[in-house]
Amino acid sequence: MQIVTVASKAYSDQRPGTSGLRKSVVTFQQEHYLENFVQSLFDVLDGYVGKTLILGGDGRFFNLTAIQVIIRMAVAAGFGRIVVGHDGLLSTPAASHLIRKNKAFGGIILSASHNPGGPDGDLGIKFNTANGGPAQEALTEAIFQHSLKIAHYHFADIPEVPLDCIDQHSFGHTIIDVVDPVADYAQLMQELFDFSAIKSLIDNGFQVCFDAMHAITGPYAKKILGEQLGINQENLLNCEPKADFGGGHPDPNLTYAHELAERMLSDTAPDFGAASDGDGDRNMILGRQCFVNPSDSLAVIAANATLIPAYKNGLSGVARSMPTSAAIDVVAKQLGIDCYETPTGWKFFGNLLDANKITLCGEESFGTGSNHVREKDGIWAVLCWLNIVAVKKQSVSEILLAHWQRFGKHVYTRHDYQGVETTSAKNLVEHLLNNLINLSDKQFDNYTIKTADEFSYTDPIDGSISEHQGIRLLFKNGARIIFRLSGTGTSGATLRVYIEDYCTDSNQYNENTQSYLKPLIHIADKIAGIKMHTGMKIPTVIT
Ligand code: VG1
Ligand code: CO
Repeated sequence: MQIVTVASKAYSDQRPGTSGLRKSVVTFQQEHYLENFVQSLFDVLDGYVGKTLILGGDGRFFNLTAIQVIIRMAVAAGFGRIVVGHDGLLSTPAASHLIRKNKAFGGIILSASHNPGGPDGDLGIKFNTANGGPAQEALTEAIFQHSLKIAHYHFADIPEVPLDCIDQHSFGHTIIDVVDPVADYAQLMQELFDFSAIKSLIDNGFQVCFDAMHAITGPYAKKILGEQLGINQENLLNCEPKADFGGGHPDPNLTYAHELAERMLSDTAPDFGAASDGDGDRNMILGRQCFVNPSDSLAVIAANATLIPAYKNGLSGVARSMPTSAAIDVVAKQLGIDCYETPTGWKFFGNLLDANKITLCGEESFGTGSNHVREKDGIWAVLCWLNIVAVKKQSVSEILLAHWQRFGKHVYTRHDYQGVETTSAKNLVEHLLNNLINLSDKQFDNYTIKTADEFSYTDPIDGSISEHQGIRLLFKNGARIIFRLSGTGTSGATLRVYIEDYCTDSNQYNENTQSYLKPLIHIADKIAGIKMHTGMKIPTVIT
């Protein structure tokens, strides 16, 4: 086996964002682009010779091409074993689990998550460390710095590895195992949840509908929800992974998962509906004619966690990303446990989970997870809800209402303005930052600002500091407006505005969210000049 060294030229745009390096497929198709990033990763890492690498992706266009490139480079780098998902498939949470289970050095996950796929879509590459979680900022920054000056990369001159059958191959000192992407993950789920309670719920006629959005959770849903829990095949929608996600946008929200949303909001709706995203780490939970806001979902799971076998002894603590609503904070307070507030992105939960400061965590962006892996986990969240419903014997809407009656309701929405011109978005942020100092104690309608600041996070475990993590307007009555720019987009800028108010008047729990939050939505525009800066009258997506 020959190791070939190729002279390359550096690119200047390989800085990973919220969740790995995410670019258009066309960008990745540039000469040496993928190779440069992978070599930068290997050059910066230390101590992997002879160790195991987990490798897989969400099945989108370019997934298989990229995997073959990475295999050749990982063999050249001297990894002892490469574990690849059958057909190159691995959901993000399953990859995290395989890293932990195999005591691997780390893993490479190919995905652009909820971004569209296909030749005109996006691709992403992410490195997860030995704990199973996304690499932290210090490492991703080191990779980026290295990528700016990289001059060559190495690959092993080996034939393409057949990934279409479960088998073992060997090249030089490296063994390559092509594995079932579902089996180990499915076993973990069985260990965490009461499958027999969920199965009897379903056997007794509880109707569940799941939409895999033509993305990675299809095979997982078929095995776990279909074969193991007995959900009818016809209620498992879009379960064949497709390279372009059937032309859709694999983002589980009411806008993009419209097939499921229409079913669930109709008069003949099933009892329970759920969807997951491109790489299987996000989830949307719906009851019959009832949408569960992701921030509420996290709070409900926390409040009922002891009904689930894995968490029967209680939670060590919980965490949420800063823009996620404070619904979980109220639950934590009643449970007498700590609640941490982290920047956006799952990588910030890793240290807290490793140190057992928290058991559960989540984000408003349809991401929920626990210490079972180091990624958010879509199928896991669905099983949490099914387990809770099975034990409580209540509908999703009854559980939600009871939750609000006990803890109050955090009325919450996120407005996304996509495709904003980059300079306009920067101007908006700069203008807001310059104005923060004038905002304290200012009153707008019935809302008075208590604090206006930019969120900065000091990791309680390793003391690392992450600055510029979003602009916060905190009001005296607990309402909040947050502004931040997306770190996962691949063209232009996306402005995210997160709006939240706390309501304890049960007569208003059923009011329409957008109408309830209208005064705050108006205040957000007044303070930030959203319409003026973006030139948009309404958000592109509302969740
Ligand atoms: C978005 C979400 C964030 C999530 C990230 C990755 O990031 O807001 O909460 O962690 O996507 O999710 P941003 O920077 O665009 O707001 V996924 O499902 O791409 O792995
Ligand atoms: Co995702």
